[in-house]
Amino acid sequence: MFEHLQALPADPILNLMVQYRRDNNPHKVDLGVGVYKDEQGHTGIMHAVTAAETHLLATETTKTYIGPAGAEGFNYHISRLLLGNDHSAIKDQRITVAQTPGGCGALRMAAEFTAKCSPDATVWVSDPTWANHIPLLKGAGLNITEYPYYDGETKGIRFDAMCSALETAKAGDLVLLHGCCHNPSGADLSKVQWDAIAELLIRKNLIPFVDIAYQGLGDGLAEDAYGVRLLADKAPEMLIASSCSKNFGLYRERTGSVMVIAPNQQQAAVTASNLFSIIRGHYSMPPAHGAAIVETILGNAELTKSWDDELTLMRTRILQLRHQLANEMVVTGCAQDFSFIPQQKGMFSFLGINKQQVGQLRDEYSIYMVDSSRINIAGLSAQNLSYVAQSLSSVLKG
Ligand code: PLP
Ligand code: TYF
Repeated sequence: MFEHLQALPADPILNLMVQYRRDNNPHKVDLGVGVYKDEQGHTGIMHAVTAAETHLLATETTKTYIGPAGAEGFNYHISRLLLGNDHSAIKDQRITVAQTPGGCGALRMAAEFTAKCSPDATVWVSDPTWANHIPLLKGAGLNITEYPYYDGETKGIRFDAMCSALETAKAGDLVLLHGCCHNPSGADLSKVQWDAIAELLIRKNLIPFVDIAYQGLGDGLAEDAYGVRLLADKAPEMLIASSCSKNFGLYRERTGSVMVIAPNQQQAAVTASNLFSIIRGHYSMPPAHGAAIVETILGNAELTKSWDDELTLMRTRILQLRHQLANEMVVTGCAQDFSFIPQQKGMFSFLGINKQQVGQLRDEYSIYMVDSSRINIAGLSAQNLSYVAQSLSSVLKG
């Protein structure tokens, strides 16, 4: 049966890691895949994570199965980290939480759950959105359509066009929103815009589906959760996919969670049984280790503080790099305006250059980024910043 298969292209983002590794230029710079890096370009393990792992190794007594929902303690803490301790959806027991293999696992389980409830629903995604959203949603058989989002001219959000498009959605459609730190654009909704979107979604009977993979890397843990908390309070039904890959640095441990909010406690019980049945049919139950680390950290005040402090340093470093890049571009005498970079949030921004210029930066300067000109800000450092700015400026001057 294999003879009918055709070779498929590799994931363009993950493939950049392979290309970068093969490059022998000592000045090479990796602004590709979205992983946090320190000043030395290293993606290290957070101190609280190492402490939690040490503790787990000393105290863990079993590796027995945990069940489709994963660890109860993790689910307890992660839902409160996201929604806050006193959120109405938690108090009213309207929420089902399941630990998943990363944010991708959460997105796929949310998509499979949607396909079971409402196979004809359309999921509206931002133009552009994270490339992986498409296969994760389509793989569950869902229809996808785009709403306008990023404006390459103003470097902001096409908010009026976004609202006009969503006004045409049919009742019961889902709207996928990035909770914070929009991937790939870094352009986030303001609080006023979240308020307006919440009003529109409720009025039109559209179901919010929030993907939040960067909580704490934009403005702060609570600030970044403004939209998701608002919607979870107002919407009768909602889906959330959250990831611990970036804010706990647990990438390969595959740690995330899917949350389903139902209109009332009775419906939540039915929802839970269906969600767990879908999970059983896919991977039976999630891997334990990453979630045990998060549970250990969030269940201990000292470790939580250490984690929060380190996350704050990461967020601050990213913001400083945003300012430094914009300033450095002025220093190079580049005519193009990069003052939008410090206005955007999280790990990504588009430089706004074309594919050929991206290719030139890669081939002539060994600076790697996604073809769309999305850069991972955390890949910049004091060592490479002026090299990147000078190279970009040269390419722009033609
Ligand atoms: N959603 C977005 C927007 C992302 O950028 C990512 C990737 O990092 C994820 C979800 C999920 O990532 P993971 O499956 O590694 O937790
Ligand atoms: O957008 C990024 O770079 C991150 C990492 O298949 C990522 O979200 C990229 C591709 C992928 C999984 C994770």
